[in-house]
Amino acid sequence: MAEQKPSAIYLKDYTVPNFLIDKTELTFDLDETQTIVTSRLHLRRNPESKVQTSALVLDGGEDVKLIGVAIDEYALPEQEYTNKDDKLIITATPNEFVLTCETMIEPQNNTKLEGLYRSSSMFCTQCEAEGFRHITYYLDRPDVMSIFTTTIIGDESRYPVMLSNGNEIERGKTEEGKTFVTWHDPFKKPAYLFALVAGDLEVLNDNFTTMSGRDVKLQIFTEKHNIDKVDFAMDSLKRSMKWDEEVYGREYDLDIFMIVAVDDFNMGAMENKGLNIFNSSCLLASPETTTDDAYLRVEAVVAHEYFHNWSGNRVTCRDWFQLSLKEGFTVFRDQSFSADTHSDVVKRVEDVSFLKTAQFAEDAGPMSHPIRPASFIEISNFYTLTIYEKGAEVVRMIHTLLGEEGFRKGSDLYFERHDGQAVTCDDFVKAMEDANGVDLSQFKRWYSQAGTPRLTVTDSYDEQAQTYSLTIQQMTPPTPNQPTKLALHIPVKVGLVGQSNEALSFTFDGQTQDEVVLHVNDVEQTFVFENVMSKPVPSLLRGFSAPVKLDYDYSTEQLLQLMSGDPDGFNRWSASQQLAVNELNKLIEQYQNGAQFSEETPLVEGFKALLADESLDPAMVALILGLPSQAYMSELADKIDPQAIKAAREHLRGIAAKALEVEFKHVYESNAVSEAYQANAEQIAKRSLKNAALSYWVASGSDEAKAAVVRQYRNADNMTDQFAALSCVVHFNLAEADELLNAFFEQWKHEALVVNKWLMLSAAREQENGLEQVKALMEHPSFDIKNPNKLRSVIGGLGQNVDAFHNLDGSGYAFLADQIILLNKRNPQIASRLCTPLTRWQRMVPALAEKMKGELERIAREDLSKDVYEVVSKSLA
Ligand code: 7MK
Ligand code: ZN
Repeated sequence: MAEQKPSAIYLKDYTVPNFLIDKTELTFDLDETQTIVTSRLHLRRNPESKVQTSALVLDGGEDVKLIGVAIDEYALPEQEYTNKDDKLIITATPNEFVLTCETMIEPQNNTKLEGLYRSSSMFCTQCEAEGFRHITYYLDRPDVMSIFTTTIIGDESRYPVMLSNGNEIERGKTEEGKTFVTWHDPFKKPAYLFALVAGDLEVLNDNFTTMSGRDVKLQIFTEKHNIDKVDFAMDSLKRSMKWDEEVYGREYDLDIFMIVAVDDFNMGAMENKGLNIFNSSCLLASPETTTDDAYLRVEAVVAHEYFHNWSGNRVTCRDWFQLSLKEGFTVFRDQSFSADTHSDVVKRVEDVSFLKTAQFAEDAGPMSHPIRPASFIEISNFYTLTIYEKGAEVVRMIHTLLGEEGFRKGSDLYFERHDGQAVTCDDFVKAMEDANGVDLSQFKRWYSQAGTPRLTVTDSYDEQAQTYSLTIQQMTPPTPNQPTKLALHIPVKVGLVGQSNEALSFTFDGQTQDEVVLHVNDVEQTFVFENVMSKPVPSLLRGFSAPVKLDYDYSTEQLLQLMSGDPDGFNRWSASQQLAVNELNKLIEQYQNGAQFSEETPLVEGFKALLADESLDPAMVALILGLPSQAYMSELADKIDPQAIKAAREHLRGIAAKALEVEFKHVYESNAVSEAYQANAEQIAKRSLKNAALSYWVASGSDEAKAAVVRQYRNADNMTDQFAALSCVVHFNLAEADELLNAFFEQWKHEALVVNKWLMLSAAREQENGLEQVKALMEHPSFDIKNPNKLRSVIGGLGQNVDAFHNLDGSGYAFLADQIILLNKRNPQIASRLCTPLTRWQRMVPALAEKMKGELERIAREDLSKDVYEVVSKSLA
């Protein structure tokens, strides 16, 4: 480890800032080698601060070179300030003053992609969470909100487009003949929402009239060759703006809204005020180059970033411990938008299966933390599935508890009460409570307790009395620093299904109903349903009403019944997953005991009924056909045995494929889309079912299927069908695999985002020499380690490649560790994220656990960035 171990900061230590910055005036003199940043900060003592000091401590970074600093135009001599350990300390200051600071940075050498950096030929920024301090010295914390005016000076021929937040207020020429543009943002904001972009960009213009009749100019900027791929993003933006007006009463507030696509970006996108910056993978879309999944992602990310304008920008976070205040709420909002736009059940299934796979795994590992963490070493490590996805589930539970209208009353009060403020999760819950006259104090434990609660459910039916009782116990397992847990308030939505698939009504709380939300708030409770006419099958946790693990000992017959007959579409999927999990677990055990695999499964009967029912939404059928993933089975396992899981999944798919070959062929053929490509719910649904059926059909070994998949590859007029076919050919290692992979690369080598898909599929390809093939990809001319998307493609592909990554000799883990060490200093955020698979070492079967742990220990001997240090040290603790 590094000599000086990085230390943690704590929520309990929060104090208000000693100074406020009313106005921030910035000038950027952009240049190929050095960029000069001049800031004029209008500072004053914070009347609310209890600390009586005239010393001003500003945040900076080792990459910021100080040229000079002045107070009210008086240039400070060196003895009046200190500049070390990333802080600029001005020893004595007046009560109110203007601090002028001149600094130099080198964006072209910024490999961390935080602050101001170069991506292809453009300048761009990423300031959340603490990137602004790499641009200039500042009070870089979200509770310091300021009015920004930004002047950008640059060579017009290289940077005809120069953008920042707010409105353009002035433009002209400097004495040296450069161009300057001045932007002014009338809304005060924290520095993490600052943005600057400069480059030779093309633009798509559009406009939107808000609900009060104001006209807003909409602009999307990309490099020239990509401008033909932003129509869908623009359409998504306009639909998001409309939706936020209709569902939340939120109107856009500036006269202009801009989005810029950049190729090198650590995350998905960023909600900078009036100037969103996107990873091009989350913005660009065209039928020929973009799959349906990626279209949906573009739509969701455009909505997410737009929604932040209220949930994040107008009302922001007091400190980074409150990150879920804006992220959990905004994810809930974008999920609701997508659900309203397409199918709500399909969207819910996708979100829940992601949560149960990835967030549950995080919550069961060494990085487990509550949605409001009590401490962190590096905030960048806390842009997690827990903060985002579990955070959204917590907001969703509030929605379930208050109902649609009550929730809207609460959000209205929250936005009105806190507009222009930096607030906490407590403020959010308080607004919900005050608007509805409810007490959510027990519910608030969800904000401070980590780990996934487990509900154990037992039942009994009294035929004589016609009563049915459910006994529910709750238990949240220990997590780091939280050995014991208190009982949570958990909304459990329940319905009862009768013997012939009818919804059974019941009396509960004196009312006759057929669905109820039970308030589980104690370690053990019994709920009695009256007037239940026959012995029911319980349909529990409908719509996944709480982020918990649920144990109820369903029989196979009951699962088959719910799978075909539950009125709750979500629980039909849930039952199918449970059935498949049970089947896979039997096979995993057989594999591990060296026994023969069973050749029969009740899943066939379930699938057969499903495939025959043409009244169902094809997208739902496709989801139900999808076997529990390798990752989900790993999350459920006691000790993860990747080879056993893989073998079990392949075998189960093979049984179903052979038994239902005719049905899969028929479903494949009858779900072809004949109209021109559109990314709408109906077409996406058909393609997803068609391609799911195709992969089963090919798995049956049929020669006709093999011919069909190659034909689909060659004839496809859209990336969804082309890539589905290619994946199938590669996965089943058909004779054409090499030829088609090469052809695919040749066809698309000029489309960076398609090349990324090729890199991922090639890295995931299971072959004798899997790891060698991954190493070769990293030497391939199309690969670039500086580009996070490419790195994620190759390393992500390797992660799916069970044989190569989980090789018993540990070579896959060693290779990953090599990449982490390589990137540790170059791009700490990406390096830290690459550590995730290794953090699971204690969950692996012993032989693999040892190898993973060894690699973590090897990484730990390096001089580590804070980011990697935190993850590695917590994993080894
Ligand atoms: C999503 C922060 C940004 C991880 C997932 C996003 C980030 C990291 C997009 C960057 C976001 N505020 O809007 O949440
Ligand atoms: Zn966000």
